[in-house]
Amino acid sequence: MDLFSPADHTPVALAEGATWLPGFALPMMQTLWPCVAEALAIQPAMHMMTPMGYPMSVKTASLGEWGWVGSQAGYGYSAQHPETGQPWPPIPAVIMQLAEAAAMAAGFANFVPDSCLINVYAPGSKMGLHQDKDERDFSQPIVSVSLGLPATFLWGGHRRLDKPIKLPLVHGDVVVWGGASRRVYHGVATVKPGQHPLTGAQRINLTLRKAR
Ligand SMILES: O=C(O)CCC(=O)C(=O)O
Ligand SMILES: [Mn+2]
Repeated sequence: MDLFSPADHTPVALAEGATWLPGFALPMMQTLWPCVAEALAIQPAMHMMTPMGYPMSVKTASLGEWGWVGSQAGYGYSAQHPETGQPWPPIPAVIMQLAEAAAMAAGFANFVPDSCLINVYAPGSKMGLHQDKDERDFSQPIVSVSLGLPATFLWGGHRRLDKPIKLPLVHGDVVVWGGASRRVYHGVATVKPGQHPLTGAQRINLTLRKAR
């Protein structure tokens, strides 16, 4: 099934505990985008490795107490950047506020993430269907912010083979999933070539989680 983005930014319920909030991040974009751009200037995104030893198609950077890392040892969270050994920069206030407000709009009060993964998709990059399951506390939701080039988000089910719904995410959209949907399979189809006035030829995703 393909969903269409509602022109009036009405929230769309995807499943129990899962809500698409079209345009939710747009009102704070003037503050949000410079923070993301600066974070990526200070900490260039890098290709983490899959456990099979291949570089991931997306590049990633992290902010917050815990950064998401991938290596041949597996996926998980680390308090330090794997190459520099430095702690990750703090999550800027505007991103914390956006995460809390989006979670609240989707029915999850008091969300305080300790990890902000920045996924950088060049055209041709994608993310296969997966569950977010490296966190300790599955009572906390995921807040996922889309910036720049559009992308088709794949919203699956509780089994990897469940046929996903396709969501046409655009700049400023937020998707929140938690509760009964916390471990739903999801992914991103191959990003198509294009140019965006803020991000250039990139889609950038912020994934906010409570890791520990
Ligand atoms: O880029 C996206 O929209 C999703 C990213 C994601 O699922 C992840 O980083 O775990
Ligand atoms: Mn994910």
